Amino acid sequence: MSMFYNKTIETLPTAHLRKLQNERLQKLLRRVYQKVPFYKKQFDENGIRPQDIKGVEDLHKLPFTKKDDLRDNYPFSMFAVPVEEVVRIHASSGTTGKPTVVGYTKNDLDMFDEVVARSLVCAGARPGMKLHNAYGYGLFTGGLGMHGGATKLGMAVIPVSGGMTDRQLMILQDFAPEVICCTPSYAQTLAEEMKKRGIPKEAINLKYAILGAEPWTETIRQQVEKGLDVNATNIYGLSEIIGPGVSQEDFGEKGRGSYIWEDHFFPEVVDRDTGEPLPQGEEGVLVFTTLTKEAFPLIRYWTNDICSIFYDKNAKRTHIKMSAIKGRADDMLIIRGVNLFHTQVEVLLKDFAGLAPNYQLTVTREGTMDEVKLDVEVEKEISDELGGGGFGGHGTVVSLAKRLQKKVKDNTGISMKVELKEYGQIPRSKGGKLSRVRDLRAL
Ligand code: DLL
Repeated sequence: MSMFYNKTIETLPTAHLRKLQNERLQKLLRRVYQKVPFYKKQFDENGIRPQDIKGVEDLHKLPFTKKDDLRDNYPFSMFAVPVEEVVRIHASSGTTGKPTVVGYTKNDLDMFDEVVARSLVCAGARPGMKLHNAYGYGLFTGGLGMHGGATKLGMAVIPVSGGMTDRQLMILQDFAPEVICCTPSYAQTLAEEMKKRGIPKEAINLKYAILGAEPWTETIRQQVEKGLDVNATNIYGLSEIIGPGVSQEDFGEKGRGSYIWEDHFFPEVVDRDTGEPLPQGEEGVLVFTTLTKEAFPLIRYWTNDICSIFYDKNAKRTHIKMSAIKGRADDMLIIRGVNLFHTQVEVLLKDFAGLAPNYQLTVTREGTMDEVKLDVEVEKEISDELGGGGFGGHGTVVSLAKRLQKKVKDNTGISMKVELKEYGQIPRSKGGKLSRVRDLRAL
């Protein structure tokens, strides 16, 4: 197997890709107008007929679809096929109220498998390798989504799911999988627990890690690559659009963005306040139109994720790329008028020898003033050496904290209290997504 899963599509010249997208879009718009009352109403209210949209360049004339629209149509009213034709249902647990429900036809699942198979190859996986799948199985799309694509590719899937770290470590040693997929925070946990138990890197056979479902930066990539002795790449996706496999970073093009499989998912980046489309390379809200989905097509879905999109002329594939997600627009902290994503702090940690990339931001309000506190752990060796009483007052710790505080202030514009903690004091991922921010202002 070459370095592509589907070379024809993955290297299709942009003009051909555009033609394919335009044909698919026109078909899609006619279909949702007929089948989904929500879209018929939306088009009618805006005085738009499906045939008015000739191609992707006209998409901006259509309104966005937002999460609230999905909630208002809970559970199945946005489906474009009779429920009898749906063969799988997933749901993403919202923080409040009802989850977002998504449905798949047989063809939708085939497409899901295809984009995940492409993503796996892009990450370094090959047929015949074993995949340790530590994404959660269940209503979450991570577990079953990766499972289907890996099966299609011809890998042996080990459906471990999340949690039970002891058992995961046993399987990693005994079954010797070459590839692992899980959240970046859980990869940190696995690397750390191996070290704690004295399991050497040579005792496992991992070569590639496919990490996603939450924002992460180079800081964590370095820790995971070192700790598990792997090539770690980013996989992005969301249940509404399909699940994992909307985009994937190539293991030979690390740090240069992730390919969006744009023959199926047409991306736009728009201004978060005005909704106006932004030029390539500019940061804004990522918006997707699903070009081929049958059961649950979405037009201009507002993901709330912040990134930029751009073509990489020196890349193996022709598809557009997206930068790593900075965070979700609704998770952006506004501190004394300055915007802050936790990833902006995380990425700075890699420049400090002695710090472990385990951190947490806590936001409080003192009167009318927002205060942020950054807690970061020091590495185990330093913690062991300096640990116990008086840790925080130790010269090494004090000067490290001071330097970090200055670096954060210089880079984010925000003065925050920095506290270095002994190793092991900050919450870890137990298998799933990890929240690195505590916002206590609303309480
Ligand atoms: O997290 C699907 C997935 C599973 C992706 C496994 C990758 C791997 P949801 O639970 O619906 O679906 O959450 C989607 O998670 O809108 C982003 O905010 C965030 N997210 C997903 N992947 C990444 C990533 C899955 N690579 C939401 N980087 C999305 C940053 C990510 N954020």
